[in-house]
Amino acid sequence: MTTFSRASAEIAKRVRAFDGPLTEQLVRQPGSFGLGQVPVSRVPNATTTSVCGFCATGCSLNLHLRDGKATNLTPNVDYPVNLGMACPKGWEALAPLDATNRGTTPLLRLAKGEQRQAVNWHQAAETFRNRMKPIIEKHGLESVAFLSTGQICTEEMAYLGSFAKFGMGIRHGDGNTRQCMATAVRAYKESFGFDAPPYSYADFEESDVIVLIGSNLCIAHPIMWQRILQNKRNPEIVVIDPRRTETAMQATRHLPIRPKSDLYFFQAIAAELIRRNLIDRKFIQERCDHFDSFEREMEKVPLAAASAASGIPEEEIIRFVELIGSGKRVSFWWTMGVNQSHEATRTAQAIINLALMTGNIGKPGTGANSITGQCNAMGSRLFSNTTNLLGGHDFENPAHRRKVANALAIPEERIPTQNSLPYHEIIDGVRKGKIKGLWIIATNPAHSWIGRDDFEEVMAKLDFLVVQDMYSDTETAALADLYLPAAAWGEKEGTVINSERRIGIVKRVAAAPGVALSDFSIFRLLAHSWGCEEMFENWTSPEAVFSILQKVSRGQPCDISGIDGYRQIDEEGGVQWPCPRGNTPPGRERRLFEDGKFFTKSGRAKFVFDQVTPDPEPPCGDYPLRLLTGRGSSAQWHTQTRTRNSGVLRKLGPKENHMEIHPSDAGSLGIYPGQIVDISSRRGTISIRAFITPTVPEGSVFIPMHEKETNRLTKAVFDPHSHQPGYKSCAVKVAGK
Ligand SMILES: Nc1nc2c(c(=O)[nH]1)N[C@H]1C(S)=C(S)[C@@H](COP(=O)(O)OP(=O)(O)OC[C@H]3O[C@@H](n4cnc5c(=O)[nH]c(N)nc54)[C@H](O)[C@@H]3O)O[C@H]1N2
Ligand SMILES: Nc1nc2c(c(=O)[nH]1)N[C@H]1C(S)=C(S)[C@@H](COP(=O)(O)OP(=O)(O)OC[C@H]3O[C@@H](n4cnc5c(=O)[nH]c(N)nc54)[C@H](O)[C@@H]3O)O[C@H]1N2
Ligand code: SF4
Ligand SMILES: [Mo]
Repeated sequence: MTTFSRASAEIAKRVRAFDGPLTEQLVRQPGSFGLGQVPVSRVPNATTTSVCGFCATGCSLNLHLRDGKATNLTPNVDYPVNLGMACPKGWEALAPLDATNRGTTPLLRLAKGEQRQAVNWHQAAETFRNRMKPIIEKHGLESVAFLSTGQICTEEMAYLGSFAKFGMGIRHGDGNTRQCMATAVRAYKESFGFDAPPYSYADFEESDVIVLIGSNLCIAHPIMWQRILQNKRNPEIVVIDPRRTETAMQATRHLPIRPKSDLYFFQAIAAELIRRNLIDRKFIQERCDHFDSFEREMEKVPLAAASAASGIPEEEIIRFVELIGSGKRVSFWWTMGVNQSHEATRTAQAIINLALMTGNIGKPGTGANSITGQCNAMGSRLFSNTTNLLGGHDFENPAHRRKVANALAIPEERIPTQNSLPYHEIIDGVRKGKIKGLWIIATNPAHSWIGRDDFEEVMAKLDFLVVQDMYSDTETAALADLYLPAAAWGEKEGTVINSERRIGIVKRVAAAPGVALSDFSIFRLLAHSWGCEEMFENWTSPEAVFSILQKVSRGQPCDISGIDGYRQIDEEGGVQWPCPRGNTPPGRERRLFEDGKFFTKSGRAKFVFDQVTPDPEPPCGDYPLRLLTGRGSSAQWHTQTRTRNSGVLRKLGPKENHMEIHPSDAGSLGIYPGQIVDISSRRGTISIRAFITPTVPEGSVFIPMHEKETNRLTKAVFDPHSHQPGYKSCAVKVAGK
């Protein structure tokens, strides 16, 4: 069969699946739902590029096509991010597409407890409308919500958020970025005036001192680690992590901090920098606010007490203070060890304060740098219409609502004047019966949500649960009344924004299985079925939506109005924001704040600080150990729906997930290597194999988040400012079986 006859058979099959007057009419529109784009590539035998769809590093991959379909890939040498490198997940990016458990058709459960049946898209869209609308009519706009993701394209996120909030009119929608980046967002907004990670990856190579806090780069961001290895300045690499991680082992210095003592520790660092006058008073005076009150507060922090709390000896603290106060180029990088805690926002700001007070910002090799997690966490932060109004705007600001309404050509009153409930309050709303309809897109909270022991029971309270995923059998998809099969990375196009604010292109290099549609097309179909198609008249393709978002972004710190469409992004190896019209800053790698101006009203950065707060669940007599959680291996991705579908990644990762325990704890509990043990928290008990290793500190155990039972143990605690879950710590006990 030639490519084209195969392609037309494919189109015919999909068109048949759209039986129904509404969908028939829609599929006749050229380009609608991407159906006109099979075969997948215009040039059947060639190589194209696409940004990887796993982590936020945003590596570019060359995809080698045969008959219009990607058959193999290699890392892109000419891309400013990965410079010809890729980690195992990148190399295996195509494998999850061919899995036999891909969702190939919408599935509908007609009554609770019944098997789901295959339905066509017309029936699926009608069901969505016919089940959600009556809930809203009867119980109000707050009775339906959505939970989304950092793993679909920016244009898709914008479509979802706009359809849900402006079209359906619902008020609540949050993303799994709450589990991941909310702390950094909040910290940056308060300190810098906008959610603006300031760095470029070149800063890894230009630093003299690289401080990694709660970040296991070797496992979670292997190509960023490779960038550190390319640093020719012989940098000092300091890892601050309770565990002796793979990254800590490669570092020049490891500070094995006691879990949840970071805030106190960083306050002591600030205090000692001030006491030793190792600070940049000129920069502080010219560029920062609130230093005086900060200084007064820090003066009270006793070194000895902070040393005792953090477990880092005083002389080590002093050595670290002298290192970062030495006037060398210091860059601070943090990830989930900071973001996921009960006092996460203030801890992130304590790190930002160190960069500000030593003048380590806006210069090569410096910065207070939050590393993002998912491929499009940054797109979600700015354009998902969840915590922010599109483009980093504010729902509660009338001028912002007017501006966005004008850019979208929609009536201003369609824009909610209130913020969404955060993720955990949406789940609570379901628990209390206030939220009755829920739509979950590209996230698997039945595995990944904190303290999820009663998640299934809570979901069972819903009148209607819709799950949209590339697989029909994830823990969450299995609970759905209506399952919508999504095309995956590689089967659709759009943009993603990486950790250093670089917008990159994702391309279609494979056909989706069965009648699965791109998330973009699903949102479009549902918007039409809902009856708000006029509002989205111009949202005809991902690139059309990108140009709408460019308009929305105008005048914001994340202004991208100067980008010459997908063409420029593709040709230039991605484009970092900001990129305003008529004023595109030069260079392929750029950092923020080089002019010393911040995004606050005063144009000055702010020292934000607070008292240390008590650990919500410290180890105690009944539960004497502390459970740490996080990434286990570079071959495993989150709930493993994708990575378990690659034979290579399965081989590279562990055969099964383990609980890591220190030899002395194992000894005193009589646990032998490889033994199956019971680990219990106040929420429940799970069984898991013990792996005895000195890389975890005494008194703590570690279980990777990839283990589906981990979050039965975790305690649902949240940072009060960012509402991000404190996944990284709770009290447990372990018993041999
Ligand atoms: N292979 C792989 N890579 C990934 C992912 C994946 O699932 N697999 N996920 C991606 C995503 S979404 C994210 S958010 C990132 C996460 O990337 P990271 O944040 O680097 O990964 P984690 O292992 O969750 O947490 C980092 C470290 O925090 C430490 N930690 C725990 N408690 C504390 C504490 O109190 N203080 C300090 N200082 N450290 C603490 C843990 O010991 C752990 O080593 O990874 C991304 N990359
Ligand atoms: N204990 C503990 N728990 C944690 C963490 C921790 O450190 N410890 N980390 C937290 C963090 S940082 C994160 S980011 C979360 C991640 O948690 P999740 O978001 O639940 O994890 P994923 O497995 O990435 O889920 C993504 C889902 O989207 C689907 N998918 C992939 N691509 C597409 C697509 O293009 N379209 C659609 N519709 N679906 C798609 C996948 O099949 C998968 O089911 O976990 C959090 N949970
Ligand atoms: S480091 Fe991240 S973006 Fe790069 S290949 Fe690996 S998973 Fe993909
Ligand atoms: Mo994440």
